[in-house]
Amino acid sequence: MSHTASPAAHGSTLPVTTRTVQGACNLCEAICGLTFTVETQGTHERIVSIKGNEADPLSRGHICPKAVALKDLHEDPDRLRQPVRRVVTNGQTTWQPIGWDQAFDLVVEQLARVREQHGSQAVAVYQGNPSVHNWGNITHAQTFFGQLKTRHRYSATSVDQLPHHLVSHWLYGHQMRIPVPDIDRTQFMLILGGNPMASNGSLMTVPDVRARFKALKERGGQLVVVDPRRTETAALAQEHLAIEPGTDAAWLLALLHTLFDEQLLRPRRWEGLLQHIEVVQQAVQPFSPEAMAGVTGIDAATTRRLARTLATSEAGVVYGRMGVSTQAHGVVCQWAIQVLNLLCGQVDHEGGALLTSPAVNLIQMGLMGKGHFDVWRSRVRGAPEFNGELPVAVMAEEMLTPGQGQVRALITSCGNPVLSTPNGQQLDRALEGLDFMVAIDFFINETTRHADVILPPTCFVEHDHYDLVFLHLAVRNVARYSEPVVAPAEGSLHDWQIYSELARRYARRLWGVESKSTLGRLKGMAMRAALTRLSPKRLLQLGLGRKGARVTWDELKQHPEGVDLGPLEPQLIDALKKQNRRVNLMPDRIAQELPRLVQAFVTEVARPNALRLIGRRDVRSNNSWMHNTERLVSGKPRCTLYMHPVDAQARQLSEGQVVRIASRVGEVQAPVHITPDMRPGVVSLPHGWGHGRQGTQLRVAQAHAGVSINDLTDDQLTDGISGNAAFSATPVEVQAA
Ligand SMILES: Nc1nc2c(c(=O)[nH]1)N[C@H]1C(S)=C(S)[C@@H](COP(=O)(O)OP(=O)(O)OC[C@H]3O[C@@H](n4cnc5c(=O)[nH]c(N)nc54)[C@H](O)[C@@H]3O)O[C@H]1N2
Ligand SMILES: Nc1nc2c(c(=O)[nH]1)N[C@H]1C(S)=C(S)[C@@H](COP(=O)(O)OP(=O)(O)OC[C@H]3O[C@@H](n4cnc5c(=O)[nH]c(N)nc54)[C@H](O)[C@@H]3O)O[C@H]1N2
Ligand code: SF4
Ligand SMILES: [Mo]
Repeated sequence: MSHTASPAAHGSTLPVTTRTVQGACNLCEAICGLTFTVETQGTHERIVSIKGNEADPLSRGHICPKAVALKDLHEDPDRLRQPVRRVVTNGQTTWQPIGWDQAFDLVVEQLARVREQHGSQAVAVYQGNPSVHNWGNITHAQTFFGQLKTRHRYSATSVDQLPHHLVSHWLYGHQMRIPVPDIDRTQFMLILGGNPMASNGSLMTVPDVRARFKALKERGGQLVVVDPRRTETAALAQEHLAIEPGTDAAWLLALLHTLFDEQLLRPRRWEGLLQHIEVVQQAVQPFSPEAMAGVTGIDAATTRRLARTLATSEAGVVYGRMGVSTQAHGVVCQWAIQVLNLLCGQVDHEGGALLTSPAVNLIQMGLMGKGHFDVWRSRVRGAPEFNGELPVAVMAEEMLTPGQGQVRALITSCGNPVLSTPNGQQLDRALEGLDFMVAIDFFINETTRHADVILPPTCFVEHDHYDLVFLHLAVRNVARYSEPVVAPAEGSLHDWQIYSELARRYARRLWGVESKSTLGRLKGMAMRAALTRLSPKRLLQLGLGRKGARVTWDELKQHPEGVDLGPLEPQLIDALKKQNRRVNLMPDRIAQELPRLVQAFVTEVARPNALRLIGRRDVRSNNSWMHNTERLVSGKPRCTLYMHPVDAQARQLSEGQVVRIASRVGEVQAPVHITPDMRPGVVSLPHGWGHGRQGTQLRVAQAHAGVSINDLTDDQLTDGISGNAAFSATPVEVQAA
């Protein structure tokens, strides 16, 4: 931090001081380092500039347009700074500001009442994406949510990366052992269903990905992108394969087939550690590149050539993200990707895919369990839990279907499932029928407008941060602690303080205990409640005090730009050996599922008649919630339907014309953008829009409403194993509006 003083600037006679603060952006997984300039006059603080921090060892000065919007978020007049309660008089809804004390009492009383009347299964929890971007949620939310004793736990995981966790849990024994592409040293990178040029990387924290791709090219490496759209990333690649959406599993199995067929296996250090190789060989037999070419649209010669490249590359890696996780065979896709990398010796290998060595290890600290699967199932559809969570695609039906265990109350935190989960309109209706809903969020959005009470936490620049999750997934080992940039507004609470208080008051209301209780079965609970009284920072200090910690608290404090801990290193094989564990390449559920893929892709191939809808992101978006800032929504409307010229011509559509898009569950209207970048037969709409619903308090977003893709996606289309949403390849009809 540095300080300078200058004369008064705001009409006040108090002197203005200017200081710089090194912080970070928590909006997306790239977690870029930032330098903030803050002006202070009296007690008034104002962020005057936000720049990339050149000294940051990971992001090296990179930022995107969203970083500057952190200032807008801080200053947004629509952002709640005090709890509010929904009051309906004569059919008119108003939001009444209330004090924290009253708000907590109200929430705890209503949640306890629902539980007493209908049982603990009547209360559901949904945690959205920023709960992994704001560390107070990771350290503090679980105690309160655990006290609820409900199986109705939902999160954005099941519209996202659930298949990755499940596969890591099966193959490597822990859901967070997710190998990260070693992008800075690889020579061959095959990307399926990811567009890091827009998303800035996912399950691969990779700020400044453009420079890293450029470096790959300069050292003679090769980038290949498999995506139904010629994306910003595909445009940088040496090769783009416009696959038929939803068929990646078939193509990945064809790559595996080729490894066996052409005897390309080269497990290197995995020799002797991989079980059931021959079972895999048998299972992939029907999926020859020749047989799959008509399914995937990728010719056999190309498939075979790329299998050879992966197998013979000294350092190569297959990486698959959203587009291949959120599809009908998402788990098979992520399983096949790991098996390909393993059989080619690219896992735990420099330039392949490696685990990180984070200074604060979520696994070692017990903040994330290793995972369990299908221990129970959802009431209505029988969808399996993973790690205590049910797939969110079933949440609405659990609210709408009467009977024992029906959901009657909901707690949302950091989320907007009305816009972000499949068949959002159905969920919208379901939320209307709840007995009680509380949201921990600072906006009245399409979801939280249904809440009875909203508890707004501080925003990013007002609290400190250590990235517990994304430093676990970064392409380089780095540790970084950021102080708050500005002081929190008076009387405000951080997320962790809200959880801590909810846990304390809920326990007292239900069991009449204070956190100090040491009574019998309440002991563990009381212990956890006591821990929730410690701040995340205090817990971090405790974590860093553990034996073998890679940085000290003092080092972190002295280096707000981040401490570089070096490139990723092999460690997974050693860890597995230590546990006496070999990798079972053919988990039971995969073995049971593969015959269904034979049916879908080999014996009864259905040629789709309808157009297939896929999603997209762009660099100025951030899921559903950064549309209330002018600088991110200005310019040409971005919520448009991309369509290939051939499909536009067949429907006599012209550029910019408004079209009606209809699926099994709903219909929306959007302008069409005709582009050869789309695969013929496939159309694309971005997610996170649809701000036209009544009753939100997002004035800028409402003026740039767009429509929600999730009013078209189908809650009944899910991954066959995990229940993860299958967004990709939703059948739609498109015609002039
Ligand atoms: N700017 C911006 N950045 C973000 C976000 C954001 O909203 N905006 N969100 C953040 C979050 S929460 C996440 S999870 C990450 C996601 O990060 P990415 O996975 O990189 O995200 P997308 O840009 O959605 O890329 C998915 C790609 O899959 C393609 N695709 C769709 N269906 C299929 C298919 O069937 N097969 C194949 N092979 N490809 C398919 C799409 O065309 C798209 O290009 O991004 C994060 N970063
Ligand atoms: N069709 C389709 N649907 C998708 C996707 C897709 O690609 N296609 N992507 C999916 C993916 S990958 C994801 S991750 C989900 C995201 O979906 P969600 O997680 O449900 O929603 P977000 O849009 O991230 O909403 C974030 C909310 O958190 C609030 N918030 C922000 N910061 C904080 C904080 O620090 N504390 C609290 N308490 N609240 C905060 C914001 O105000 C906002 O209301 O969407 C999914 N939905
Ligand atoms: S890429 Fe943009 S949104 Fe993501 S962390 Fe960096 S500055 Fe923030
Ligand atoms: Mo996500």
